[in-house]
Amino acid sequence: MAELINPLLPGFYPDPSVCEHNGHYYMVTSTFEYFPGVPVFHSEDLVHWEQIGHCLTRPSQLPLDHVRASQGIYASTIRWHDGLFYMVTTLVQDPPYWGNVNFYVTAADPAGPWSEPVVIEGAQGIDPTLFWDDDGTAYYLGNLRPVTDRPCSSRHIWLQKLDLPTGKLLDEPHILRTDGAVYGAHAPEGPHLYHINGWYYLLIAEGGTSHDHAISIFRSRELFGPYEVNPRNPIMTHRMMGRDSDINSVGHSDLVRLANGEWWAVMLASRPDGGDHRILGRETFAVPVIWEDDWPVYSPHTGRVEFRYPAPDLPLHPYVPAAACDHFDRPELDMVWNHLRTPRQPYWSLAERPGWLRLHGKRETVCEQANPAMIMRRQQHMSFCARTQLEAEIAAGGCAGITAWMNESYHLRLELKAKEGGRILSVIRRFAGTDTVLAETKIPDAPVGLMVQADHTRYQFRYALTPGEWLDAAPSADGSHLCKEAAGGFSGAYIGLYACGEGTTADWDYFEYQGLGD
Ligand code: 6LW
Repeated sequence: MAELINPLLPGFYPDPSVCEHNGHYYMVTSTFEYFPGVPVFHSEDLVHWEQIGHCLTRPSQLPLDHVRASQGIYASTIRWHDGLFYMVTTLVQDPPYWGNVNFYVTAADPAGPWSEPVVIEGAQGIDPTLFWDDDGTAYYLGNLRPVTDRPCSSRHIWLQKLDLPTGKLLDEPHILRTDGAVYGAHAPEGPHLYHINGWYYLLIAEGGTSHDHAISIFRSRELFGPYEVNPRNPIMTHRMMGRDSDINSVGHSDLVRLANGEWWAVMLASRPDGGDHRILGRETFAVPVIWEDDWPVYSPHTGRVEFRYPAPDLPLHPYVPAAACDHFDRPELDMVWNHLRTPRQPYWSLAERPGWLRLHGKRETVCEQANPAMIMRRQQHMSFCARTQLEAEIAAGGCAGITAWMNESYHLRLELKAKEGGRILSVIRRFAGTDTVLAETKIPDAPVGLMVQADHTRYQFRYALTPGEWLDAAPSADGSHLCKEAAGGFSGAYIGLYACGEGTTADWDYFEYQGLGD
């Protein structure tokens, strides 16, 4: 029997939002300081998901230049209405730049291109959703923190009429909830609104996006409420299962009705990795939903998020999985690759040396809040092996390497520098902004293979001067800091290839990533 396997999207894919259109399903997730922003996934069976693009692909849509780690693009919502897909989200940033900006983009084809942002002036807070009432009136729904001395509780979930073409909020804001299921709930947020069988349902997350995370629901016959509390709230949480529960931090959900009438919900959750480390970040999971007494029941019978469910009763539509090895022989970077913040000038080329990725080093390094010359892909397995082949011209003071990455202050690097006509290969652990060199090896100025192999929190870096003859560059390094528990924030681990220093040229022949188990 076909199964749906969780996580649906392994690795750093938090805050999922899903919509159905003509028997096709589209899903988006948050991307914070990474560019392009907001990946769009497509499925016809809810089991197999393929990335078809990103919503925010142009610097004009996504100015991440000044964002700190884990600022940038927060939770998004995707909806289809009247011939267009809408993706609404928040750019979070310190003043004096933009501060929080809520905006939406539209596309006739969810693969893109998506429009320039329509900014919703005056919409404070985060976690926006769009909702259309039966008469076609559009509403904006978000959450807002009105009480500054209680940083995360008493958030308002608010609703306001929206003039879609201009992004102007009309009439008055209506506060739908200031609490979650519990009185004084921590961080009621991530709202979504649905009109189903004569009820307006307000679905929210509460408890904060960590171990106390939960999903609650409220309903009303009237759009503006009052919203009655589901006596079974929270309808999903793993908060009572302990920190080392195999799936934890379950929250931030969106509901979808399938073409066959089944209901499912997507949500974020994490898998602990070698203790209280969620190195893969917040991932996307799905559970079946039934309705009892006009309330949704998530994952009936067990009441918890399971790793496997019988698949929805839809024809299966698998797609060809992405190749493990990128030979850099296509004209554009594959969708799997991200940049750190907005790349204003191309520092990468797939044309200058055909079949290779060339990175031109910049002044900016990977240790500062900047846009260095680095391309990165998500770590999607607790154990994996990534390898590549590097040929580099390294300028004085420059370097090139591979990193296992959480952010500019927390990562591991296998880094090549020039020294006295030869090369030094270093393994460096960066914790709280301070580098510790774990090992240094003198090697000749020659092409070198670089490898990182992770076994949960242990990261083994290797190099090869003769193809296939891999040597340890250091004893395995502690990667337990590549997670929000150590580094804070909301993101998950990446693997990056980088070059630093003007005049440095790093040519990469291929990059292979293989999951080894979970
Ligand atoms: C997001 C909020 C949340 O905007 O975390 O888990 C925030 N939920 O709803 C960042 O992802």
